[in-house]
Formats: sequence, C-alpha cells, structure tokens
Amino acid sequence: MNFELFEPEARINLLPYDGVVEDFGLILTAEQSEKYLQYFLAHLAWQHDEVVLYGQHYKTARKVAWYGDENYQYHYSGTFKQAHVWTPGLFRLKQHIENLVGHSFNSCLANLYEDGIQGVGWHSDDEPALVSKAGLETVIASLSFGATRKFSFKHKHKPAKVDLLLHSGQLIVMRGKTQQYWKHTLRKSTKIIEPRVNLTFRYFYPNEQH
Ligand SMILES: O=C(O)CCC(=O)C(=O)O
Ligand SMILES: [Mn+2]
Repeated sequence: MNFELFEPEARINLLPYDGVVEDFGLILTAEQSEKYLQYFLAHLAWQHDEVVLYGQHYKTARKVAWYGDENYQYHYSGTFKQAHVWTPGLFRLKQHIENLVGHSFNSCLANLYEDGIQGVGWHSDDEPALVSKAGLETVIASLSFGATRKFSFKHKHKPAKVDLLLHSGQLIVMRGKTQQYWKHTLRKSTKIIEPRVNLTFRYFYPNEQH
C-alpha cells in the first residue's frame, strides 16, 4: 500500500486547563481509512486483553495488539505483555504521525472494538513505563478507523468534562499534564454495530516499569 496522506488542519486544544488534547481533524481520506481498517482487521495480532483484579484473571471484550521498535516486555495489570515488531503499514503510519505531531514514538497499542457494546472504561495512561523519569512530556497520538465513537474526558479533581466524537481517519494527541489531571473513556453504545480500530502511539520506557 502506498498512501498519499493529508496535511493536518489547525490544531485546537479541547481541554480548558491542566492538559492539552489537540484535534488534528481527519488526516486520511475516507478511502485510505477504510483500506487501513481492513488491513488492520486482517493482519494485526489481535488478542483479548487480560487483566488481574484481586488475584482473578479477566479477559476484556475488546482486543488489543501491541507493536514497537523491539519486542518490549511490559508488566501491566498483573500480567506480562510482549510487543510485536512494526508491520510495514503500521511503521509507515507511525512515521507520518511523527512528522505531523513533531514527536517520536517507539510503540503503539492497537485496540479493536467489534461493535458499540465494547468500549474502554475511565482511565489515564500514566503507568510508570509511559512516564519519563527525566521529566519529558508524555505524548500519546490516537488515530481512529471505522465506526464513529464518543470519547470523553473528565477532570480528576474538578467537575469539568469534555466529550468529542472520533471519526475514521481522525487524529488527536494527548500531551502536557493530560494523563496526570484527566481520565478518558470510550463510551459504549448499543446502536453501533460496526467495528472500530484505534491506534495509540506512545513512547515506552522499558527500564522505568517499576
Ligand atoms: O479507543 C480509544 O480511542 C482509546 C483507547 C485508550 O484509551 C487506550 O488504549 O489507552
Ligand atoms: Mn487510554
């Protein structure tokens, strides 16, 4: 696949304070997004995520696949996860996003929601392996494919809330103090029957997990 990619539209900060969520708008055409969606559905190494709560193992409804520069190991939610090395399609998208965002990423957590019944609950992406001990900013770029879904932020200490719709081909970037002060969730909706794939490009610090 050789896609010609769009330049971003103006960036807007969607958060009122304590963090930055930039909306780059659509960075792919509808046709490009659909091709990528089909490629990811067919070719990424999807697996149900596993979490351990109070000693019990649970599998999540959504599927995930983790990619990176190397076969990183990640200790998370009581389990070990191993990254796959980039597929050519993912690597090309990573480079494009790095150019748009002006930040480099060494890994990507891909999420697959088969329909609107699957989502992800309120959380922050603030695990130690995502936070630089040297004080560098945590920057996460999130690119959506397939079904339009509602995504929300809520402040951890104040009543502020921000809702947005994420469309196929849309890029948002969470940066600054966003993970420290805000949680985010992908809302569930029984009305949505189409799949959605989301790619979250991250910078992973293999030696800062504990
Ligand atoms: O699917 C999404 O848009 C968000 C996924 C997410 O928050 C995550 O992978 O940490
Ligand atoms: Mn997240």
